Formats: sequence, structure tokens, C-alpha cells
Amino acid sequence: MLNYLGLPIPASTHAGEIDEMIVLVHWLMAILFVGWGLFFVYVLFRFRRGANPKASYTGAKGKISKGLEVAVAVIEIVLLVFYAIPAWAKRVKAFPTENEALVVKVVGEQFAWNVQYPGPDGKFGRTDVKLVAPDNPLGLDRRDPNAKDDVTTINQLYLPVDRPVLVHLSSKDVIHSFGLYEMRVKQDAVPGLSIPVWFIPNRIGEYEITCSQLCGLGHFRMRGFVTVQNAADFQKWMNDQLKDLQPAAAAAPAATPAAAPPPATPR
Ligand SMILES: [Cu+2]
Repeated sequence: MLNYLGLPIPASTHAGEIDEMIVLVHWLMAILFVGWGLFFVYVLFRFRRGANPKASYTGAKGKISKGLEVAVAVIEIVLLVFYAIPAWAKRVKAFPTENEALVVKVVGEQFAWNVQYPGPDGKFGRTDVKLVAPDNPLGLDRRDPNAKDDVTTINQLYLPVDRPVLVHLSSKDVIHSFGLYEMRVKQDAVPGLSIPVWFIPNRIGEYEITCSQLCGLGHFRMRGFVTVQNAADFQKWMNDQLKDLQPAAAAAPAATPAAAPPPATPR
């Protein structure tokens, strides 16, 4: 129905509301554009030099122009107060609880999106800048018990359909912007801050994460991929990831065999 604006397909529950707002603003702007355009042409003709050899310094004094200006302001206030603010309030107030939502951390960096799932224990493992390495871009501390089952990916965000997703967003270097166009989600990722953003994907498919903030020379290639699946497929993907973790997780605690007393501080 809204195809005439060229919007991407809506793939989240709140997308319709955002689109409605975009459509109303476009209608208002279209009416203003045509109205002011016609007025401009009228003025060019009405106040042409030939008909007005002497300039009037008092200007127009009609009530119509003032009335129009007030009307435009009122419409803008209505759009803001009755559409934009309530829609925004819903985004920032009614957060899903951590146990009903899929909680995931997304960390932007030049030029990739790092994704961290808390795993079956529901707890995110500790991360530390000192541990950041090419094969550990998040600096995840695998010795932390909470980190053992954490699944991490680069540029791959897998989500189950029809379930709230709560993303804790941050950045390692500069300001990036987490843009999911089909979900009508856009939120800046700011170094030093963890910013929550949530949505409910409601359409199975493949989408894109776009960095929507010019963040450096490689900004154009800072793309991630979102795969929205049904709950079973998502669980299967998650189980595969957990299976891949097994060797790494098993290798870490193997340093302390159960029989021998562990060395004092093997750090
Ligand atoms: Cu970026």
C-alpha cells in the first residue's frame, strides 16, 4: 500500500506506525510544496516591475497569510504531539523484559558489527579490552564461567521471528549507527555507552545491517546481515554454534586436571 514512497518492506511490528508517520509528513510537505510554489508564481506575476513601478515598503497586510502560517504550525504540532512523540515514547519506555526477549550485544567497530549472544545461561561473559585480538574482536574472556557458552559472530545477526529482540548497542572506536531499514530501526552506537534498542521482527527473511553514520573510509563496507528465522531454525542455528564452541570451551579448563592439585597462580 505504501509502495509509492519507495520504502523498504516492513519487517517489524512497529514498522507500520513509522511508515504512517512518514506518509503523513510527506503529504504535509507535498501540500506545502504545491501551495508555496503556486503562491511564488502568483507573486512573480502580481508584483512584477511593469505593474509596480514604485516599490511598496509596507508589504502584504492580509489575514490569509497569517492564517496559513498558523494552520501549518498547528498541523506540525499535531504530527509531533499525536504521532511522533507517542511512537517514540513506545520505543523508549515499553522495553521488553530480559526473559521474554532475545538479548544480544552488538558492538560496532571500523568496519564491522560484532555480535555477542549470552548463550543458554542467559548471561553475557566478561569482556576486556586487553583481550581484544584479531580472533577475539570483542575481547571476550573465555575463562569467565558466563562466557563459556557465549556465541559470537561478525556481521551475522540471527534472530527468531515474532519474538522481541533487545539489542545492547555500543562501539569500540567512533560513532556508528545501527540501521535495520526493514525493521525501521536506527540507533547510534556510541563508544563508552551501552544503548538499548528493541523491536519485534515479524517477517522471515534476510536483511541487512547498514552503518548509517559516516564513520571512516571503510564506512561503505560496514554491512552486516540479519537472518530472521522461525524459532526451530533459530534454535538449530544456535545449537550448531554452541557445538562449534565445545572444543574451545573444553580446552580452556583442561589446564587444571581434577586429580593433581592446581598450581598456585598459573597466570
Ligand atoms: Cu560505521
